[in-house]
Amino acid sequence: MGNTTFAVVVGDFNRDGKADLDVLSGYYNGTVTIFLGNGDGTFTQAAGNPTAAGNPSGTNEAAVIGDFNGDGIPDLAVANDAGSVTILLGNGDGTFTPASGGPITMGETPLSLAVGDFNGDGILDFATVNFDNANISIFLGNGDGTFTQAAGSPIPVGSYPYAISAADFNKDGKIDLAVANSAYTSSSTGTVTILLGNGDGTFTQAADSPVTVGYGPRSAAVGDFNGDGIPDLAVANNYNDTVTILLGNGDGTFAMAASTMPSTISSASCAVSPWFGRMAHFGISSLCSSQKVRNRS
Ligand SMILES: [Ca+2]
Ligand SMILES: [Ca+2]
Ligand SMILES: [Ca+2]
Ligand SMILES: [Ca+2]
Repeated sequence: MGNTTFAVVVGDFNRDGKADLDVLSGYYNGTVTIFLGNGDGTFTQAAGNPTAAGNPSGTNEAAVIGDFNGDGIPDLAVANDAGSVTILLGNGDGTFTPASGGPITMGETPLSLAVGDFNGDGILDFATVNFDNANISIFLGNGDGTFTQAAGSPIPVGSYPYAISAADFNKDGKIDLAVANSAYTSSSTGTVTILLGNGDGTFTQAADSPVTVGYGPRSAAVGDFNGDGIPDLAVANNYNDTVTILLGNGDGTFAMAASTMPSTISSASCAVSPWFGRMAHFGISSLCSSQKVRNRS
């Protein structure tokens, strides 16, 4: 695989009970590559891969797994920074067929994806940040791998949104969104925009949103760090080398935890830091993997 890997997504694409990998690597090649797990920690590149996804002159920055057509086989949504999302429908053997109507046009520079059923119809939907447009796009699934943009989309957020996560922050049974706005400068603080789902694919900004965090936030990982049953957020601040922990109050507002992560967090330290071990326990090991190796310039 290329010398620059942006993200790795784990799934069981050929449904043999062994974890497989979807690897996004290399600048400007518009592909994803599936490696099928052999069950012993080794992987074999699946037939038919790499798979084209989006503009071949763009870079695929993020991918998420979901069963978008409801056939029980994992599919992929892949964000291409040339401005599209490609839905790849799994064939069940590690190969994929692009959904009809794709790639789906997004705003400028989609860097991150979140999936959830935003309108409660039982069909997965997705959201992207549009880094260069200061907004996010909401697309509602039609059940066959095609999507329709939601009313009110795109939704304005903060400056240079970099990451997005979905969770029910106010515990009303409707999926909400957290967007890390990087500000893209080391001289002004970043923020997190909290958008509460209305249950129909539209969203309303929470009270106290946007929440100020550190400089250059590039992730918004969800977990319940204090065990109160309310989703919290861990936000990695790229220019501070810190992580801000925002504890959910249960109404869509957050309180900053008393302590933030120690400084000089790096990818290398993710594997050994007890903090990250704890986060992995809460199911947000993606915090490390979501750190992009690329320095956008
Ligand atoms: Ca599927
Ligand atoms: Ca839906
Ligand atoms: Ca909610
Ligand atoms: Ca909590």
